Amino acid sequence: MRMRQTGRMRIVVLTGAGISAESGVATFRGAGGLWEGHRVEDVATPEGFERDPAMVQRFYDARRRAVASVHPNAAHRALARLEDALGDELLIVTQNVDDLHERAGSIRLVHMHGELRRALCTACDARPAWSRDLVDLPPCPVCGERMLRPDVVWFGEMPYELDRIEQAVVACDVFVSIGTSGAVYPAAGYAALASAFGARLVELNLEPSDAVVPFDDARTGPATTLVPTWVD
Ligand code: BV8
Repeated sequence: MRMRQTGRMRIVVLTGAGISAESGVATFRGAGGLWEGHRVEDVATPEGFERDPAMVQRFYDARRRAVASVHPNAAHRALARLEDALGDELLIVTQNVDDLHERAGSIRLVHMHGELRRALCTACDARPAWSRDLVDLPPCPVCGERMLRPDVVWFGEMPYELDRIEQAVVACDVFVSIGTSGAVYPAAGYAALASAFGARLVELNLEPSDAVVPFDDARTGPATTLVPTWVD
């Protein structure tokens, strides 16, 4: 592994649905393209929301309730320990919208695809913390308009904090991809970007993902086994 003069190592960890799978959170591409019984295009696109907002709100309300009933697993907790050791040399970039990383203790975390526990007001762009159901479209607590939707980045929408993520990816010494199929961009392009800037690539996944670049260290197995072993 390339170490900086100081001997400290900058690590970016990209997580996907696979890190939360053993907590009981469904992955996206496990069950033959259906996700909790829905086609992704019907529930994770602005067009799907436009077509049937109540169905999309119900879908995310159900996921919000489901996530509230599960707990972080050993993989989430191992990354929180890694942050205790590395501090600001570590950044976790998650595609997940659950709050299991936070509940395990991670702080240096970017939710590039948004968060189930926030709503987004399409009238004033406020992103209020939200734990209740949205299907009855309550008024925005900031502007009072009944224009709230889940604060989740849908296909065709701009992910959050791309500049911050790309700066960390090009500067890191080690890029670790955990539990992601590498199917969704721009997240799926980060391993190649890190490699182009000399980082060592590590993949921890139940099965090899269809990443476009070879990983220097690719380990297969459940995240709750692989991540603590790699961290500790
Ligand atoms: C954008 C909503 C413009 C949140 C999600 C053609 C080429 C390239 C790109 C595109 C293209 N056509 C369209 C695009 C862009 C598009 C895209 O990538 N489409 C794909 C399908 C081709 N991307 C976008 O639209 C993005 N926006 O591009 O904006 C832009 C951007 C940048 C600069 C300029 C312009 C927006 C993408 C966000 C979409 N929202 N979800 C929600 O409801 O949750 S995506 C959705 O997929 C989730 O966020 C999820 O995180 C993400 C990726 O899935 P994974 O997390 O990898 O989960 P998956 O089920 O696929 O895989 C699970 C993995 O875990 C597997 O590998 C499995 O082996 C592993 N696993 C399972 N169990 C375990 C395990 N591993 C370890 N242990 C276990 N126990």
